[in-house]
Amino acid sequence: MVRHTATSVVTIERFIIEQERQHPEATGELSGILYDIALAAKMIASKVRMAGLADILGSAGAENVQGEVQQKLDVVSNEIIIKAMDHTGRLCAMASEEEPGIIQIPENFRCGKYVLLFDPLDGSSNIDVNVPVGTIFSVVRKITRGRHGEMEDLLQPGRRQVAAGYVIYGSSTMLVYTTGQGVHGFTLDPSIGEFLLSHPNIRIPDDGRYLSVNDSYEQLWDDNVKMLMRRYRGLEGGTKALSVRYVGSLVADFHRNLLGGGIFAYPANRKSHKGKLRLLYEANPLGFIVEQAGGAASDGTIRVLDVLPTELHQRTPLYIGSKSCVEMAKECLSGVSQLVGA
Ligand code: P6P
Repeated sequence: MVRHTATSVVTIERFIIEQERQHPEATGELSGILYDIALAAKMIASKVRMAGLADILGSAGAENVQGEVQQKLDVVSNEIIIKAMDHTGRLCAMASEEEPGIIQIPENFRCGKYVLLFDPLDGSSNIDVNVPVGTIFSVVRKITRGRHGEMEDLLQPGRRQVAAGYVIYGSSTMLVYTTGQGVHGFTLDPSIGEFLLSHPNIRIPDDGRYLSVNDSYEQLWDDNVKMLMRRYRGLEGGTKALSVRYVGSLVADFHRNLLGGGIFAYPANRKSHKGKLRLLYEANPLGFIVEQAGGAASDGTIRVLDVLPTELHQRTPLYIGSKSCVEMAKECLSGVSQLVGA
């Protein structure tokens, strides 16, 4: 494999081809999916960048399957991804946070052997206040027979992912992905419309630096979760205090911790026994990335990538980041999360 440095001028397309060449058996379909996601990301980035100007702020009024009022950019981003992917012949089905069920490939298009699951614009409630938002995606192989994707193809554990990534629309637009050969980051150069390799072989620091948690839920947490958060804050057991950084936008919080080291935690609580975050298109893709970067992701009991999905939009508690921080969570929670999650 060509070892690139951050000063190498490498487009994402060239990098994808170089990675594909390491797999003689590759048909190029997965590479094509990554190209198409990069295209959709550029289109969404241009909409996000214009959000404050193009008067597409404010909610579309419609409610999505989560019962949340949809921001117009949610709707636009969802449509962009579906239209960029549905005719390529690489997918047999899709699933989106914004859609209740399977997104089938139209009859007039060829079906392929992959499934794409995605959150088109996570954290979109932050758009109006110019806080970074993100797109998250996960790719698994079709496991059922027949042409079209079925629910069984979508409800696969995260360990079966063949690719995963996110786009963060922040001070710059970055696409970070893995196909199981490390984690690589690409920054969009808007002057040429290209994603250029800026963060080859991302590794998460073993030692945590940041704690990202919304502790306004403290009164709903179990005692062991409260104990864990005190340990993260250096108030128990002689642990080092982590700096608290919480944006309230998963991709922004995750990305900072991936590069700087730390833990993002969204615990279960007495109101929401599975927490808030979605397993299939939030926890699993970020879990694949963080493991490939040398970190870990747990639901407080088991590895997130080993959780067996039963519903498309199911939620999961999430502790994700530097390995030592996730291990501390599992130690503190081991005897309790079964009760909370029951
Ligand atoms: P809370 C945004 O709505 C989101 O889905 C994630 O991006 C973010 O991490 C989380 O919710 C924030 O949730 O309950 O802290 O506002």
